[in-house]
Amino acid sequence: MKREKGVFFRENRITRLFGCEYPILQGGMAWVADAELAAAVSNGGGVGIIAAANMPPDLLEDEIRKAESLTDKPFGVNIMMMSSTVDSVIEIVTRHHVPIVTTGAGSPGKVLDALKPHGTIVVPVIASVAQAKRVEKQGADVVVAEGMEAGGHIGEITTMALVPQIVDAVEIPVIAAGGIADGRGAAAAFALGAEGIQVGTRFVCSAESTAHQAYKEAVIGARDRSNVITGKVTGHPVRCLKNKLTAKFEELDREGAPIEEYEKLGAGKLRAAVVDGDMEWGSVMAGQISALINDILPTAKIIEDIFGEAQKILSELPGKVYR
Ligand code: TUI
Repeated sequence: MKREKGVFFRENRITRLFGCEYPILQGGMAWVADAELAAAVSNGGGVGIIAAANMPPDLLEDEIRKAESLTDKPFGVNIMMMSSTVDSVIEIVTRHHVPIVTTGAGSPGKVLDALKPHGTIVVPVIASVAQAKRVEKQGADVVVAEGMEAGGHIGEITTMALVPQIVDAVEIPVIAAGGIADGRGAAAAFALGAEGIQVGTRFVCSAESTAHQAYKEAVIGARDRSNVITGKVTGHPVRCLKNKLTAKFEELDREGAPIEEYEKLGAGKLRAAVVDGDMEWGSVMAGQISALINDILPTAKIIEDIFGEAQKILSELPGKVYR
């Protein structure tokens, strides 16, 4: 079952439940997380995720079929709870027997009710202790505790503070997300009590990612303060790389503009960035860890490097810390 070469990761609740080699989940990034990326992550020993987001239903079915043709390993679908397509996504993942579903940007109650009877592993991505407790009660198998270092739609608590609080609050396994792109972040997540990691931005800059080259280069060029959070007043704060669009959103924030203004300005902007490579007026969602990402590597190499480095750090740490 384990590879002859490469790093060795001890089995845990996550690898056993997901049937994967390494406890790493790929983030459900709208427009970026397609069949190609998901299959590459699953083939690399993690769990790849197709982002259903606002995809038309027939396109989602095509992507699921494509992923099935590219890998015989388990993969999942992410359901964005704010989307108007949630019901049809639930129907499609049920019909295709997709084994793993992650949810984000809203309460997953509806997904849990619909999919638990079919035995689907449902993994809500949440950003607070109260949400974690609620989804555990509702039947979630695992939670992803996503800190505000993450890209896209975020909560208010950092990964460092959120993960141990959620580990203490629930019995189900916790996966850490937000600000993790290398072995140091993975080792830190395990130290905080997480049993797995979810990684987004690092996979944007993978060889198999179909994000526009300009998007990948923007992440690679990012520094520590290249990110900004806008839209706090709307109740849906979003972290992106700074550009003309975020400057405009900051103007709306200052003016206390109505939510319709945000919707008008934001419409189609994530697609513009990911597909068309519009780095000025597109929504370049990316995490605070962007500054640490300096190259485009094959997905499998990213995964092996993360777990190889984490293993080395954790094995050498006792000698560095204790006499
Ligand atoms: O969902 C994400 N990240 C996302 S979704 C997205 S698409 C979007 N674009 C523009 C505006 C808004 C969304 C881009 N990035 N991460 C997972 C996540 N989920 N973070 C926080 C939450 C969350 C928020 C509220 C989970 C549950 C929740 O429940 C609300 C409630 O009623 O308890």
